[in-house]
Amino acid sequence: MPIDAADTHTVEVGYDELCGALQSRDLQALWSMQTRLMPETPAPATLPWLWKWSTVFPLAQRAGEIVTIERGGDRRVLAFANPGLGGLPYTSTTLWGALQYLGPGESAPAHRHTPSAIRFVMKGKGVYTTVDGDACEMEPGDLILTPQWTWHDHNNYGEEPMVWFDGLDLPLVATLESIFFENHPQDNQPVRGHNLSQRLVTSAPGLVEAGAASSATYSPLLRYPYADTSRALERLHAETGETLVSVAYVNPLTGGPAIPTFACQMSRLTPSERTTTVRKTGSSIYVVLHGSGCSVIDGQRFDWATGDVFVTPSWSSVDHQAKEPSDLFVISDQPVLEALHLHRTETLGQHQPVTTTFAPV
Ligand code: 1HN
Repeated sequence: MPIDAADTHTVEVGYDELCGALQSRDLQALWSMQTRLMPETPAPATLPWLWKWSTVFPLAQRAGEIVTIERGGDRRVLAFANPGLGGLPYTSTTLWGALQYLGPGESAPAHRHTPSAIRFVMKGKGVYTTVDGDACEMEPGDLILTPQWTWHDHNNYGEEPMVWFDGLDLPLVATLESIFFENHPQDNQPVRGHNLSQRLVTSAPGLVEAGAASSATYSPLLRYPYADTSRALERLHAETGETLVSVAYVNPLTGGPAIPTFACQMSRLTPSERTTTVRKTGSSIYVVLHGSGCSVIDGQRFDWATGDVFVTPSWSSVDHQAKEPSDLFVISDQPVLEALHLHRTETLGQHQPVTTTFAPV
């Protein structure tokens, strides 16, 4: 029904009263807004930041001694909380990054949720993550997927603690107000077998079990062993001779990203000059599997070594330089930006001069 004259009445107030009237009626005038809604280029709240392994790991170890994991707490996780985000436990506005610590004999109980997660193993052995009945063994450098709404629990049957990086699209799914969560009726879900998903792709390239392609709503491959990743990087480096070579973890049935809402990649840096400076929309979290070097982010130098984690905000200019051969695991929100036609990159003709060096806490 159209609005007719009877529904409206004239308000005759001065400017100050008008402003007061707007505020008390939950209205905001665009002309008086303090925040810049449309900056000419992205103005992220996410700060470039770095967490040192030498700081984080001892704290995780101590948590392992004094904090138990039972129903309720569920996981011993230290979130990399970006100080630009006003106390939120997020690494960037779209990505969750954290360190998870699981001691020998411990088990993190089974549950599922709509945010998708990846586990990237940093240290330890003798752990498997069961994903919908498939017990995925975990070794350093391996990537394990726990796609949205899959049941997952983590079990350490070994004699040493394990530490891995948790990456989730949690901040994005929270923004979309679409989080659902459910506990499994059992602490540990029944196991159908070990590393089952790898049978799909390792038996014969280009051949999958008939019907597998149509039934999958997420990547049917759940475990990406480091040995394969390393071999692929080795070959790429040998073929191209490039300082920086990268592989993307994909869903083998579609060629799309292994997790639809964030990209997973591994980059290998060879000691040489600084790489070309690039900026792109969207944020990335880097996990240094091994090696050392530095990255310059918007003119600030970040020195990194094995086990460190750092984040690059949207549209920041980034280049890298390795001191020794280095493997960096990276997650980014790029698939979301691509899907929304918001993905932009720019290659800068020269390196940003280094104006400051980041002093880690
Ligand atoms: C979660 O389920 C795990 O399953 C880790 O290991 C980190 C952070 C927020 C919400 C759920 C896990 C998480 C999480």
